[in-house]
Amino acid sequence: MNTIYYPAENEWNSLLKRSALKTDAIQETVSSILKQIKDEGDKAVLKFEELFDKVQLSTLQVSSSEFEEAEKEVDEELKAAILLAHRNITTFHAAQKFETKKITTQPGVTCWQKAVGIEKVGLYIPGGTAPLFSTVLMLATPAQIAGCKEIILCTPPNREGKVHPAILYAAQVSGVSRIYKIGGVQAIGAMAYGTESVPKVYKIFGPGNQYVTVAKQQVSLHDVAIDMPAGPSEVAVLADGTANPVFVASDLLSQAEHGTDSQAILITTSEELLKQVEAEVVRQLEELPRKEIAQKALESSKLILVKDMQEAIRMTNEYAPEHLIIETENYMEVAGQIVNAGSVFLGSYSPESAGDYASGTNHTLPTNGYAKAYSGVSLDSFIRKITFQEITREGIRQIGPAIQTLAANEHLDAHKNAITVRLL
Ligand code: HSO
Ligand code: ZN
Repeated sequence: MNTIYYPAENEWNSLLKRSALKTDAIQETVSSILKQIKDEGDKAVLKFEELFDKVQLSTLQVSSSEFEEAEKEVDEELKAAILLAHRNITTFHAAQKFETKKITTQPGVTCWQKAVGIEKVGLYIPGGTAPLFSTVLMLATPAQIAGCKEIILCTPPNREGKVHPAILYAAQVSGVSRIYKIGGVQAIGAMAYGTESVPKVYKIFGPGNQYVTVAKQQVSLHDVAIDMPAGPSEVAVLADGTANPVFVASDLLSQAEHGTDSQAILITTSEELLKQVEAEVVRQLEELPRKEIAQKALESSKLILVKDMQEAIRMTNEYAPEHLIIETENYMEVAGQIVNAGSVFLGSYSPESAGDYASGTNHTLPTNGYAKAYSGVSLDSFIRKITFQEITREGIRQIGPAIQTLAANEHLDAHKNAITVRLL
């Protein structure tokens, strides 16, 4: 890991920069695949499954017997853990339900909002080195609570044409309607345009590699909404001399093992802690099965020493991390000054892993500095709020003259007339 001592403020920008996503070269490949999916539907999906996932599929949809088989294959301990996580995610997200309030802005003029679930949503769960069944729970659970009628999920199959049983089990627990064995760009295309087997959805959620990210960006221009712009996962730990270096190192590594492009940074006021964490990371890294991935990620990760807590807080807000762990003596006070972060973990016993899996919060969060403007996935991501208004005859008499004046001054006479005819 790189250690940086007392960086000057004008160096922060380059210091905190994420490695740029090199997407230019892949834009064309992605748009060509998307076009074929749009034009040829299932035929093109099957072709790309053979090409990229090395599997010849006869049907794309996971069958009910495959679900039953998966249920038998997942061991009881994992099932219980999935159920515990699902319960907490449900509790936290159900509490986010929006309550309709009718507001009388003036006598006879009543306005309100009603939350309605997006009717059709598509979830993408990547393949790759880790079967992300936790992400199934994080996306499908709020979708179901929101009342989304159709929740479909695409995930690439393995070379035998099978989906990881824990993904199928988690999907069943959290109310996914249908699962398709489709990965990558072809999955995004299938959900955005619809094919003979895959219904077109209105919003697509979920992580993925650069190709998936670019595909989501491209389809979001015209065809479908997406959850948020995505980039590699990241964590910042903000710590003082009271932090436990073993815990801090474990948190940095839990992020680093996600992928070689993951970012983990420590911002601390204590030189002693920095040195201890540095040594501890090396020690813990040795034990990790995903050592090589984590090691590569650590090459671009940083341990930063700053002069005091105020500077640490300012730097953290500037970085706007996806995950922020605050391990300081007065973490509540520090937390009160955080304005840019996706999800914040307080004190020594709130590791990021808790939020990644089971405490109840969502782990689909804004990366790449987007935490300055975006929230993570929540119940809100799966609903729209429709506004309603009901105006009485007396109400329109009250506000009508003002509307006539406003309309006349915008030179929109038809607007004015719609009032005038009602005031006669
Ligand atoms: N830290 C990841 C989520 C995850 N971790 C899934 C483990 N499994 C992005 O927030
Ligand atoms: Zn994680």
